[in-house]
Amino acid sequence: MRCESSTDLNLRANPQKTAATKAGPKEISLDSTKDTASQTSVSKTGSNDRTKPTGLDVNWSILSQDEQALAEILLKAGQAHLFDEWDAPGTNDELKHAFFAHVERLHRTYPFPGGLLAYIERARRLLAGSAAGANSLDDWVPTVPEGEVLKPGSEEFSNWEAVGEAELSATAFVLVAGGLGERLGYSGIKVALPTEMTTETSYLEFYCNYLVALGMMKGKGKVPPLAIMVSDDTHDRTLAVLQANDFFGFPRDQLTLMKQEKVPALMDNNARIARPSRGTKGVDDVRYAIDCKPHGHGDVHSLLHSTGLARRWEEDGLKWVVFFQDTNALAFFSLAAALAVSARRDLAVNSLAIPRVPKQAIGAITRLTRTSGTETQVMIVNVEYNQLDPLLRAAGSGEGDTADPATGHSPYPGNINQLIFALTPYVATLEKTHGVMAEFVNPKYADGARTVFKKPTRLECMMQDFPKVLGPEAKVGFTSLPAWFSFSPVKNNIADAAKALESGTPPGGAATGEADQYFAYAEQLRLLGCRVMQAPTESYAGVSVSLGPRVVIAPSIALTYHDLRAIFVHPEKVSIDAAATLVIRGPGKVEVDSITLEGALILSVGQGTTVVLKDLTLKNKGHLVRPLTGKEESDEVSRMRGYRLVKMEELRIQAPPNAGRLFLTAQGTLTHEKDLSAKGSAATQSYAATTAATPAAALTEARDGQKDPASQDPSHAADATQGSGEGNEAKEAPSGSQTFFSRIFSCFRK
Ligand code: UGB
Repeated sequence: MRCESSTDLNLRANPQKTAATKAGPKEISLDSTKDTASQTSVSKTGSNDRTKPTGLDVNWSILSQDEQALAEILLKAGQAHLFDEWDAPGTNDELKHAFFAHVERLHRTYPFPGGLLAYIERARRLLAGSAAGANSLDDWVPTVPEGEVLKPGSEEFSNWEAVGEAELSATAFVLVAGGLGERLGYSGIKVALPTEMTTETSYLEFYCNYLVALGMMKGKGKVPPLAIMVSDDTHDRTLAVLQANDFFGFPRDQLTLMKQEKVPALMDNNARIARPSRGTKGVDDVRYAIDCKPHGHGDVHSLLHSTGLARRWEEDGLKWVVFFQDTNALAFFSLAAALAVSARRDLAVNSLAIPRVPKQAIGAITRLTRTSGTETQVMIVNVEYNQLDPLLRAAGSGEGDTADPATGHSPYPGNINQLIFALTPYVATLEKTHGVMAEFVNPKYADGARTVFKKPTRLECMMQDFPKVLGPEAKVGFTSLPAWFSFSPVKNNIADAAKALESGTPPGGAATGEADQYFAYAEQLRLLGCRVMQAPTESYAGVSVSLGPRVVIAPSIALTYHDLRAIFVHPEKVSIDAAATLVIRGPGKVEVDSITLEGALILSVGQGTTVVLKDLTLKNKGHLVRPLTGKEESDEVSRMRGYRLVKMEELRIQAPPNAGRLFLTAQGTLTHEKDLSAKGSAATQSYAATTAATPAAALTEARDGQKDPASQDPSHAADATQGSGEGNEAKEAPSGSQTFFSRIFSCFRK
């Protein structure tokens, strides 16, 4: 790891500022502001309303010089109310010092120049604009931008992938994972959630696996660098998950955790800093505390600058940096093709996009033009979902954010916040801007006059706003791919996911995240020409999903559609039932020649071994999806989905490493190629018997799930397969016809 210890990880945020603070107390105010801290020890400070409030005045003598300087900054920023109700000296003095330690941290770590004073001044300006109903995009005229629209499975797509494969090994990766996931309401960190329940691979594990496999398969063994942006809410738990899992095999010298800091929450249009509400966990006494909130994913740019990481990557010869979000298991299917678009079109910024459903809570990639006098400015940038409708109406589209009747989608591509930046212009821009991004404020008002907030707000910034700070010479574009292939995040709790579905937008829940992942693999196999059925759609607590077949092909086996094509050599001889489960994992190789699957096959292949699936017909009880009834005990992850997976029976094969080319026989055993052709099935048995004696050897295991109540109660199992079904017959799914998204979307086209 760039961070050999956890302490290093913690200190990576804003090293320049950290160093400045260590240099001496006086630098606290001089470091970030041009404040006149030396004038602090007078009762009347002489500027607007800087009379010391009593709570501060009586405690002045117990404060250090640094604390007095910070108090002065707070007064200058109009925050005298923070000292209301302070006890006299001698009571709660420790909490008072802790309060100033927190203020110092907020002042120092605010990622943009000017510290707290600048933050509050900007907040007042933005809040005044918001209260007046101003729109920061008022002068801009939106039009639909031009970009590359790719169709997976097409010849053209394969050509793009072929070009992009070479770029994969010249790429650094940045995962933004500082968000709390309030909409999801999960008690843990989002990256620790399982992507699907068949293998229970977490998002973090999946991302690490992908990058390790990328290094092995496309990067001559060199795993690409990964920076993870975390926050106070996620840092410790992210590190704990990594440590508990030996970093999922990710080389530590290629991994960096960068911590973003929070900013003060604001309680009114005057940008007065809020205290936490009473009873807030971890707060001893709210009178000495400050309520804080995340500043948004836009902090990632100042961190990549202040840590020096972006520059180092460029110096190391990398060409691209890819930003991605915390819960999208489809994030990388499109990567090679999209990198090719960046390379061929010479794009400084390439936003990955999907066809957008109007009102969907994703931004829209938009071409914005502003003319002032003889000067015309143009930028291609994300317009956030809450701004798009007013912008379109203001520009004369009376209908606002609506669908193009010809496609059923918004004409504006939907931003999935997965961005590919060319490193050279990125680093050059960071040197100029230090990663400072435009901030915005989005208070929810409790009154028509826009003076009272429902809850405290704060300034935020967004990573996808980076094109706004690029020079006019920088080329910005987008690459659009179908949602089934590139985007199914887990952002909403089950109730909100059901509401979203009802209102016609993709649910973005845990169930759809899982179903769409299986679907993405299954659909790619269909595009190759395999016969893959599709399970009927079932409703779980109002969220409709089709959960079969459950196909999971680990990154260690295939990173691209092109890789899959090389594995499924005779797609016409592959048949997968709607209720089947197929899991294939490396690091070894697999060749699928001919298989009929009507149960569960879990195949892992050791390094240096290739397993061939030939003339294999596998039938077992497999896995069942069982809806939660609300009566049984269930874990949080199942409750988020509304169902659980019951593993009735599966064939689990672990092929040993360095075993050469093995065949999986109809009996469910592995046999060596030479034995198969020379002696037939007798040799098969002997191979399996000899290798099964060592721990790393071939293991064939039929699992019958006896401890699972559902497996003892066939009526339950039957319920599970039938669910609350709209139709219980599994369907033949011709390629492209049966996507979860297309089903929903087609409803809205009508
Ligand atoms: N995140 C951070 O790392 N730090 C923060 O302070 C906040 C978030 P959300 P949002 O793809 O569906 C974005 O909250 O911001 C991380 C785009 O703006 O899930 O509402 C967080 O951990 C929008 O245009 O999303 O909306 C997560 O990984 C659209 O693309 C990521 O930032 C939308 O995502 C996104 O945070 C979408």
